[in-house]
Amino acid sequence: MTDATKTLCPYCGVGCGLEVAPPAQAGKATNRDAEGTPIWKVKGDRSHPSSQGMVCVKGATISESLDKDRLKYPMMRHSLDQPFRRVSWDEALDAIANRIRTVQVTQGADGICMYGSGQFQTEDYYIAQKLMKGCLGTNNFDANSRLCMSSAVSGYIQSFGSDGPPCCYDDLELTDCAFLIGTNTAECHPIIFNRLRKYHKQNKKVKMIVVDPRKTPTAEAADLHLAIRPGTDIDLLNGIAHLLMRWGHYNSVFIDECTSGFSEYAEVIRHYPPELVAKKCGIRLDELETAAKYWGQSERVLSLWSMGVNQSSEGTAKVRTIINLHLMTGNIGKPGAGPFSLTGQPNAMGGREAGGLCHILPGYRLVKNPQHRQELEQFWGLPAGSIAADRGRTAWEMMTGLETGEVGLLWVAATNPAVSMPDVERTKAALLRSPFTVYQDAYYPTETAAYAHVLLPAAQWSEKTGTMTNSERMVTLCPKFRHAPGEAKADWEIFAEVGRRLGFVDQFAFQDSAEVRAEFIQVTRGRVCDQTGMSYQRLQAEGPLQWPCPDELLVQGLNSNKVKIQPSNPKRLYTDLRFPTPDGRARFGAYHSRGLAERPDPNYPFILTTGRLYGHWHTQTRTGRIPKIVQMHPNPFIEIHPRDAEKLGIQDETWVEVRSRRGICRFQAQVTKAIAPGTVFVPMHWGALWADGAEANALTHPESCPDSLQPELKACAVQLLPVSAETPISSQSFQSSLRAWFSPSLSV
Ligand SMILES: Nc1nc2c(c(=O)[nH]1)N[C@H]1C(S)=C(S)[C@@H](COP(=O)(O)OP(=O)(O)OC[C@H]3O[C@@H](n4cnc5c(=O)[nH]c(N)nc54)[C@H](O)[C@@H]3O)O[C@H]1N2
Ligand SMILES: Nc1nc2c(c(=O)[nH]1)N[C@H]1C(S)=C(S)[C@@H](COP(=O)(O)OP(=O)(O)OC[C@H]3O[C@@H](n4cnc5c(=O)[nH]c(N)nc54)[C@H](O)[C@@H]3O)O[C@H]1N2
Ligand code: SF4
Ligand SMILES: [Mo]
Repeated sequence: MTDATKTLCPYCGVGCGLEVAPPAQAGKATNRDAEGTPIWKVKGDRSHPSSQGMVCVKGATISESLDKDRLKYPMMRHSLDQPFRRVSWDEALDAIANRIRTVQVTQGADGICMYGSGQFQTEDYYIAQKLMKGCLGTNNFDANSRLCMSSAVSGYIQSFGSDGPPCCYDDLELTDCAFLIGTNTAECHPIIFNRLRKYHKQNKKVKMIVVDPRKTPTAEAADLHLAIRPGTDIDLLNGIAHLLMRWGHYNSVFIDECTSGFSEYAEVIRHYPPELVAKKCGIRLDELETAAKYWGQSERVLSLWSMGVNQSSEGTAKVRTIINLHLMTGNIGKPGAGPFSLTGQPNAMGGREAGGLCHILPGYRLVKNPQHRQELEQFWGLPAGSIAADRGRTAWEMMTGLETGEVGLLWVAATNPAVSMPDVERTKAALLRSPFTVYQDAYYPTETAAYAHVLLPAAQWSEKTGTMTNSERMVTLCPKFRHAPGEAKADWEIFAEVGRRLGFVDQFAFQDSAEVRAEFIQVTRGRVCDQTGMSYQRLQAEGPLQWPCPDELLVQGLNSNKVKIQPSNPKRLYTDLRFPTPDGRARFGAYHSRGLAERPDPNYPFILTTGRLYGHWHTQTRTGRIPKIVQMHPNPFIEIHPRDAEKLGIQDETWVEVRSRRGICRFQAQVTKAIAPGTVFVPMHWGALWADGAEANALTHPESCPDSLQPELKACAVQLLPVSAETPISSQSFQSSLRAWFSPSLSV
């Protein structure tokens, strides 16, 4: 393509390279969207090392959503029952700066909260950390990654001493056994799955195991599908370890020389004999034995996981229990092997590097570590003690802080909590109590806009230049190639402007995002995620690069002796089998299974699990506006096993009312053996703007993992009731009023 820009797909954490070309091509009819706007042409970038030219339907159609229903101007109102009025940037930013000063005086820094997103670019994330954690002195910055990746982060930190997925995508084509647990990779990380499936098909000896209560398209491709009961992963993993011990399939040299904590672990797995485990997981004994056999007989095992593991009240324990199997069998630091957490969002990885959760700081540092705080205070030119010593509020604690009145300002950017938070009716009630909510998004309307006092128009991907890191630590430069609509600005520019208005002129004197990146990479120097060798110029000249990527020339000492250091091979971490713990050893974590936070009982006899569909992206702000995708997945639904359906008199397309202790929804049934009996599944994609009463999160609860504080969005107890389509449901009046509220304001 001529004039094409090389960039990254802004949807999932696979991070496929795209080439995007302008719509009008001489002599050819221009492709237009339904509103008549010319559409940019998208194709896969063959030179991108992660995706090698492949794209899925989401990447291929991304440009169709870019011009639809955009938020173009800042808007404000004093209270939520008033209409918005258009204001200047000055007025909006002054209002925010004034409110911050007021809350600092009346409630202290803890009253200020920002809730961001893995859809920020790294530059946006970094500036937000500098503003909140450095200048304002509150660690109340959390991201939607709390609902997504935080169990993987805490699992890696506890087992290895640092965050950071140690594997790379080439491992998909080098493994003897792929162990996919709690991940529907075929629908959610399609291009990773394409690479794995092709290799698996071509190599008959290579095994694929999928652990998921649902028979997903991922499970259909597996040699072995373990349809375990939700929440029994630790039983299964400890049961596999038990068999490996019994059969002598463990690597005692690796255990002795490279790990600690094995004896406590061995004591725990003793209690997981196969008969007990198979029964608890709801699988056959021979299935469990086959899984252990594949693990034991393979030279190289690669585990892949995502939300079926992380979104759990024992998420960290699940992650560590997966890592245990790798430590026990020495499956790490070599090609084709390792514990590989698949990142959800396009830049959740960059967020972790930039310190974008309430307990971490830029450069893979920890809030709790005094030296880490000091290093950043000095680097940012701030007085000692500026960074608070305790972690800030998590996303959910921001909501409870609104309930108690402790939060005086909530700033939400690039996430749609009025759909995606657990217990969303409680979330919405909390948002209604917020004295001052700033909502910074690219689209309008979204469900969360209904709860904002200030709306700030954000430039999105394609309209700003920045970097993103994918699941395999590959950093891609995403250049601006279109104009932002109206007055929309990049997120980092908005944060920097507020910082300057609050008096931090030197801290935010950036001319462009290249300067932001130049500063950010300095804070990664010498850290596991070292990116000092990844300037914009280099990313532009050489294309995507993987970290660790230290700059090759290190200035040492005062006389500027330039010493060339050997650039490390960034493909895999821990190839020397040394880990960033104080003793250099990886740690076993000994965990008993605790099961689900909310178990089914006679009143709420089913386990509801929630997740994703191939075409849609989260709360549909983009994909709901793309006709091809809407046709692919027109309506929400609930999957029910035929045995349960029969008992309840439910058939395909019967309307089913689903109740949990927190809310009520209604879906049409899809009766299918793809779901385990006793479990039902609904997709998470339909918020109040896209369907009536089909919000998965009206049902879910916020109970969280004690270590990662990640909520258990994957399981809650529900009851099912077949109803006629006409029967009104109690939450419907709220939905209708929300729709009515939005329609007139669409014209602003
Ligand atoms: N098409 C599409 N792709 C996406 C996204 C999207 O919105 N749409 N979002 C991206 C993001 S942010 C994320 S986080 C990822 C998520 O990617 P995935 O984690 O693959 O997706 P989910 O559908 O949320 O959940 C995965 C599976 O977990 C299973 N599961 C539920 N409970 C349990 C359990 O107790 N144990 C086990 N072993 N499995 C369980 C579910 O049945 C489900 O099939 O996808 C990314 N990619
Ligand atoms: N029940 C249930 N709930 C879940 C999950 C689940 O599996 N089940 N999964 C959880 C997970 S893993 C995730 S990641 C979350 C996702 O949940 P959300 O983060 O709420 O989902 P999105 O729809 O991706 O919202 C992103 C918003 O950012 C806007 N946006 C896009 N680009 C930009 C930008 O550059 N700047 C700004 N300011 N805005 C931008 C989009 O318009 C959109 O409104 O949902 C969580 N909730
Ligand atoms: S697999 Fe993910 S990154 Fe690749 S094109 Fe699809 S949505 Fe985009
Ligand atoms: Mo996610």
